[in-house]
Amino acid sequence: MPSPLSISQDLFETARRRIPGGVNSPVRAFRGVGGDPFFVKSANGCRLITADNRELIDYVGTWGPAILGHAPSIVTNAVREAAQHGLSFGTPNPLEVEMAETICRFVPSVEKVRMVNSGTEATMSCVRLARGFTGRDKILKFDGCYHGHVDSLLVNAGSGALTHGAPDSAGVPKALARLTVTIPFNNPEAVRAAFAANPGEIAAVILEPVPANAGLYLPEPGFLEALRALCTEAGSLLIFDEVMTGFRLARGGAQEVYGIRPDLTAMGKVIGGGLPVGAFGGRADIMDQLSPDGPVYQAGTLSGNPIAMAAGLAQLREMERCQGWTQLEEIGLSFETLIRQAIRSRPLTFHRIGSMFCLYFCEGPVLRLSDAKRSDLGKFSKFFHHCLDEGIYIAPSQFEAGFLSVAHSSADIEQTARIMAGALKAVF
Ligand code: KE4
Repeated sequence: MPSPLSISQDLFETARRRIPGGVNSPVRAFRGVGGDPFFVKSANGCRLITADNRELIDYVGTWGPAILGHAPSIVTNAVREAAQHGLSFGTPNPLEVEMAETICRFVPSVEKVRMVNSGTEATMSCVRLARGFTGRDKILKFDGCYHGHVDSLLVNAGSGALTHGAPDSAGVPKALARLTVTIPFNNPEAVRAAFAANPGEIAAVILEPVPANAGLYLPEPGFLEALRALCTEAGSLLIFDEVMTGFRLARGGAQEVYGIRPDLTAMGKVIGGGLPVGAFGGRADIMDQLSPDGPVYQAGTLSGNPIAMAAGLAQLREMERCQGWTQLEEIGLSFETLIRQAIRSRPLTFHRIGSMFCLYFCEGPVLRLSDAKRSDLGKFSKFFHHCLDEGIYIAPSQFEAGFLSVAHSSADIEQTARIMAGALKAVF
């Protein structure tokens, strides 16, 4: 008798018949590590409960939103309360005003902000707005940075595009892709050369200030400052894609950590509290170019949805109340200390900033995509599955980041470090 399919395997078999690849987002398909994905039926704190009742300590955190851990009662209660008054109005509602004021208070470079429903919408809108404001067509981005599945930005992209070997997606017109210039990260000379080669043509430079879609690497000292100066000099806009880093690395995101004032910022994940939310904002003179005041069109049926606003506001308020960013730095430091003990003397590179981390299976330094691609993906896959078998879920790709939450206890990270140390012994 064949062993009964696990519930996840059964679900995945059905899913594959009705959903491309069996998943609603490619990186969930485990193609970067082999095997089939598990299905989750519930989540709480730092733990996932799979469809087969396995409990996993979660370091993906639904790719960033679960900064307080999963289903924090402060957020679920806010959703429950808001839902009693309706689900969507299609008119302005008070919560979107409070969200706008909160974002502008947390992120001083954001003088005006518009809500959307995903990080992709946020970056897509920033690109269109930058082109409309400057009257220029070209966009400069960095190899390995991922900004959602925007046609103009699916060029040398990271995250799932990189994991699945399609950094340049099919379906993006060559004529459009030619308007996107890509260069290596942490290379000010390459930036200068790109501006010199495209004089007066670059509408904006867009980047993840801390790239976390090719693993996680950090801007070298002076790099972000050079970018800021070069954009100002060229009359191009500096766009920080803080969909991942925003409201996580600090209350004001990476731009607060590094003291850089971008012209526009794309946001998402944490500000939705787990519900579909994105946002983009920045200088008022630029944002005022948006319809209905200006000529740049942008819209969304569910933008500013009251339930999503209630969830996001509850999460942001709680992070402020519990000094969540201080807690995350303490948890992150403890985690880093334990992991560095576990990996010592092995050919590995561990990066951490705040509650975001990555373990590269290669020697350092890892400063940009070409370095990250030196990782031994076979060893990473073995490490991933050993950890998963022992109850630890990390991102199913070397080209993703890990996330800690306020809900990860000392006992959780000590158990994790022990399991990771065992996994490394099995791999090396
Ligand atoms: P969404 O459209 O997926 O909400 O956001 C796109 C996006 C934009 N900018 C940055 C810096 C991002 O990291 C993302 C999305 N992050 C991935 C994880 N690397 C989402 C996971 C997935 O694609 O399923």
